[in-house]
Amino acid sequence: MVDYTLYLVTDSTMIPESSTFIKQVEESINNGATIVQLREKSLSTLDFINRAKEVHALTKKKGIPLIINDRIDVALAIDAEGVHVGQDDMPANLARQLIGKDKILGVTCSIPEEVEAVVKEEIADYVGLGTAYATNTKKDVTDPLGTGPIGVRKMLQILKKCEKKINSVAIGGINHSNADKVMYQCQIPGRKIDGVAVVSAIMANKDAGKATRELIQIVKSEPVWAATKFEELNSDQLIKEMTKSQPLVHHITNNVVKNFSANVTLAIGASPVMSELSNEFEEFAKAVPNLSLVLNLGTPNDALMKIFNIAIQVYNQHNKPIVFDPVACGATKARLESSRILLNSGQVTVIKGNVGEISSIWKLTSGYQASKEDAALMRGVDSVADLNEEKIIKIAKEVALDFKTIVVVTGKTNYIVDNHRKWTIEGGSKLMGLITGSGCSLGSCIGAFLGAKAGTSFDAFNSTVAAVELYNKAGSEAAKSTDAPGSFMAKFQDELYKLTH
Ligand code: 3NM
Repeated sequence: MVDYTLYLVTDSTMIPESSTFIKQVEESINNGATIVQLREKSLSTLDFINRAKEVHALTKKKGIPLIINDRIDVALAIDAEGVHVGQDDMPANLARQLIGKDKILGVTCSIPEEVEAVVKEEIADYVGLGTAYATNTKKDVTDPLGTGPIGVRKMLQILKKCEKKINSVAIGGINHSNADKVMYQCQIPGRKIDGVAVVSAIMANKDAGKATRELIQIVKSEPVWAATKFEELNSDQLIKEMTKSQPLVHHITNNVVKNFSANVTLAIGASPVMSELSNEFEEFAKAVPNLSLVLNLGTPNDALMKIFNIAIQVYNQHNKPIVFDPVACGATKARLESSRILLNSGQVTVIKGNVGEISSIWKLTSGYQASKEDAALMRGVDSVADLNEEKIIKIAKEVALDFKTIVVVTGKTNYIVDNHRKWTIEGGSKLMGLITGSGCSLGSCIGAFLGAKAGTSFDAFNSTVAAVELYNKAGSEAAKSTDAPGSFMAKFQDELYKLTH
């Protein structure tokens, strides 16, 4: 059985001055690389063969396979364990004929159609799925920005259809900062990638041995935020714990709702901060234990996209929860694309939106091509008013499963869904629709409950339910003594305060 956990692809153009090509490769092999691909783009045939022999001696000593990129003649000449072909190289079926049935054959796939072809032929042993993230190492890639985990998951859906187990590794832009996320996010029910392939993270590292050891550890570890703890729901207790911990809710939110969101946060006993200064995010994350982030796409711009991205990286790295509010993400292609980029860049804890927004996010899920029935439903989601409860929950569940998040669907009835659970909350008031920011500020409330337990293993689903319950209860209570939006706004704030103090 071939172990694809950490697949080193070599490159002789990025060796640190203090080292040599062979030293880098040897260090990596001796420190845990589980499979090696020799990828040389400019060596003469003789030099390639000599280098291949040298590397083969090292891999054989460790008992790991050596794969030769593209050059089947070289692979045969030195009796390497396998060959890897790209889409512009020797077609996989011809490569298989030449190398015989026992050698390992790998194929690069960048789009689902290329995986379809591999699945149809059933002759490859593994596929390299990429480009995962932007990379400087390879120039002629199909998607220079990277397909991200969303794209990899779509390709996994196709691999899953194959009766023969075709292994897979993600490749492109993978390094110590994202390898655990890649492993966590590149999975669908019943199928996950078998490892990561890296070039520069090892070949360009001054200590290739240490880089390899650390990468192996990162690849094998679950990201800290991945742990879910199941608890009995006790909303009153969660409110008490939230107010006691006085969480800080960092908003990067839209201009229309900043003031109201800050007031809601204060009313429930948490503290708001509205910062778009990316340099200070790390300071927040290090200094404040009870911290969460609310990312709201309501008034987006190009600069803000970069800031969102940095914030996601920092908050993931420090294990702080994130509430993502993809406001109006179905309104334009650009907004949905922005949501795709952000969801690809890291892991959010909760996605909160109305039925239209969550249905749009659903279009990004890997199950998009799964069945005719889904395709028909997809086409129908432009008229979200037609969606009944069963369909809303199906959509929310698929989003939750694919993005490994909790999904909150707001509306007259609110649905909170995760991989295992579903919670329905009625209440609120129609006056909530007549004040700006009542949807967005629910994100603040959820953020406060999540932030209260940041950094610990906790049941984020229950915290989300408690937040939505509180918010709706305040809405219902406030509407008892007014039927006009202006006074409702003040009373709503009062009720939030009373229910938490
Ligand atoms: N193939 P790094 S990307 C060899 O997308 C290769 O198929 C790719 O290098 C693909 O780990 C790539 O330094 C280079 O980003 C990956």
